[in-house]
Amino acid sequence: MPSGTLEVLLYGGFGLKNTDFFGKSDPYAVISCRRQILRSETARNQGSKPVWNQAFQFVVEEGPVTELVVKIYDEDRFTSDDFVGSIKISLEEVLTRGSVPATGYEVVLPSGKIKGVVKLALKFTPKIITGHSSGSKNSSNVSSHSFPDP
Ligand SMILES: [Ca+2]
Ligand SMILES: [Ca+2]
Repeated sequence: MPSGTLEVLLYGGFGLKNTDFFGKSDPYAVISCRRQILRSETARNQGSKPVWNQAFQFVVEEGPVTELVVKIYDEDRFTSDDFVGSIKISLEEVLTRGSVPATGYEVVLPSGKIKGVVKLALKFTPKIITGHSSGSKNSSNVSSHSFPDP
């Protein structure tokens, strides 16, 4: 995997598990790429159809091709947050094509069952290497300015 910037556009989800007993759950996403972890806003009271519309940027260093892990939780005030499900996306496609359009990814519960879909798009921008090693002789055009002493 080359170094660069991976952009994740998180749109929203539908059909997600409602893990609140009263009313609707409050889903948020925790997106991780290698050791970088980013969290979305909480879609308060949006239950199984949260809308986030948020963009995230991961700085990726050179190394083996990895995957993007998206975990969905329900924010709870008095108890620990409930786990709503997770998604794993291989970054192979975005690396070869540069971008992957908005796609619905199936959300997997701990039991292995699929419950709902989360829509996101991916974009990868490789890092531009500013090489000093190429010995082009453009530096001769640089004009030198002389400033008078105060
Ligand atoms: Ca809950
Ligand atoms: Ca909740």
